[in-house]
Amino acid sequence: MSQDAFPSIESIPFVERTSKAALGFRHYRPDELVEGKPMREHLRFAACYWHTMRNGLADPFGAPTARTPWDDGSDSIDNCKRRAEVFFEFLRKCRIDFYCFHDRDIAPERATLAESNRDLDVIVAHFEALQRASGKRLLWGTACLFAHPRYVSGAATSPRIEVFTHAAAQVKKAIEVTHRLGGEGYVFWGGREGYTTLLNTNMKREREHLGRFLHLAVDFAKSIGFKGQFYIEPKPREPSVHQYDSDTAACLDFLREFGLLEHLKLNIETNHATLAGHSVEHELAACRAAGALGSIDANAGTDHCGWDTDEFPTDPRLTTKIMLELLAAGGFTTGGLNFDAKRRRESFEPVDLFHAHIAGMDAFARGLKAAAAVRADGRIASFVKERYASWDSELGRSIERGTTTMAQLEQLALTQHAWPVESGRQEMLEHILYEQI
Ligand code: XLS
Ligand code: NI
Ligand code: NI
Repeated sequence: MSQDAFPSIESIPFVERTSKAALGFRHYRPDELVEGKPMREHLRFAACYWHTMRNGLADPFGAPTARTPWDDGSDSIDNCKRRAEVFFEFLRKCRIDFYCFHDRDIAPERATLAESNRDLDVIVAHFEALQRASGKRLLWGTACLFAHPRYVSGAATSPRIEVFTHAAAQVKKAIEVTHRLGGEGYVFWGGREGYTTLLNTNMKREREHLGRFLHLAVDFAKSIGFKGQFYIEPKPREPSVHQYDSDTAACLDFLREFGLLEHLKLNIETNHATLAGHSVEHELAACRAAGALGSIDANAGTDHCGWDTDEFPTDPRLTTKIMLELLAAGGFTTGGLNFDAKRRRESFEPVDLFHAHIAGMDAFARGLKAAAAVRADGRIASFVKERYASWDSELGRSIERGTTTMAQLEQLALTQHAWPVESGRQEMLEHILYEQI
């Protein structure tokens, strides 16, 4: 197996915060305890195969720029194996414990489904060996149901039954290989499960088909004993004009409507939240309230640019807000922080893969420490508790339990002549928060 895709880079060292070393973790210490748990267990970092190994950094106006001397650009089995080896070298040197992939990232689509499945099995056997040799683990697997032209009008929501059938077969196989690799989860991201114009779309039928499709997957997983967690990943658009899984609220509503809430949690991606007009902490809080926070696709967008730019999350203010929500939810069980992020087109050297992931990992380690400090400080939490204290009264509990009528409230209101509303103190709270980062 090749060991030398990054010959000048050793395992990334842990350096002092003040160190000027180009490559080094200034904050991430896998074994350091935060709130009694090692950082590596809080953060559960994953690298994604599609951006790390398969994204040439092309944009709509220009050719790929990424330098990948280990990759001959072919679809040969040898090339697929070599890429996988380079990826595991990267995971080891960058101290990343988990990874994620789409079926078609790791093995090519051939002329027939049977041939594609056959080659996928060959590559998966190679991944199995690489996992065994390295101790790296699969956070989640997924199927690419958006790149091939057959999926032009959707996969599970295609108007053509033949396309739905093919998508079902592809997902069956992807769940099987995820199971074989010990994957802890499986993601559904509905890239083309939506529409470009309502003029040609039967929305009711398409949503019902998507619900049915997810049930088929849940039933199949049960039949083969796959115990991993299913996730749905909200995104409002790109590549479609509207996706049915547009944001957390839409996903929760969809899962409830089709009786899927007990089977799927959510995989929240920062840049998808902002595309939907929300902050990522809003999406995480909405998941937490529903007990559906599963995993996180860690990236960032550019605030003033309405695209899914999938940048690396290097800003500790962003990561602190994410970690505050995650800690409040009790942390990950099967989920993790998957860097669904790509380098900028200008960052085309192999070493930039390291810079990007190290920056993201350090930002999250710093965010974790800051979030724990905010919680230990306690001022923000006690402010919020105090703000709702009137609801801890006998009346409050009775309203919350549903044992008070509107007529009773009217009787009370008639004797009330003051409404002691208090300042929300937003600026004071922001000061407390940003002080800890
Ligand atoms: C695309 C999505 C995709 C999913 C996996 O925007 O983020 O990469 O995470 O299919
Ligand atoms: Ni994603
Ligand atoms: Ni994305």
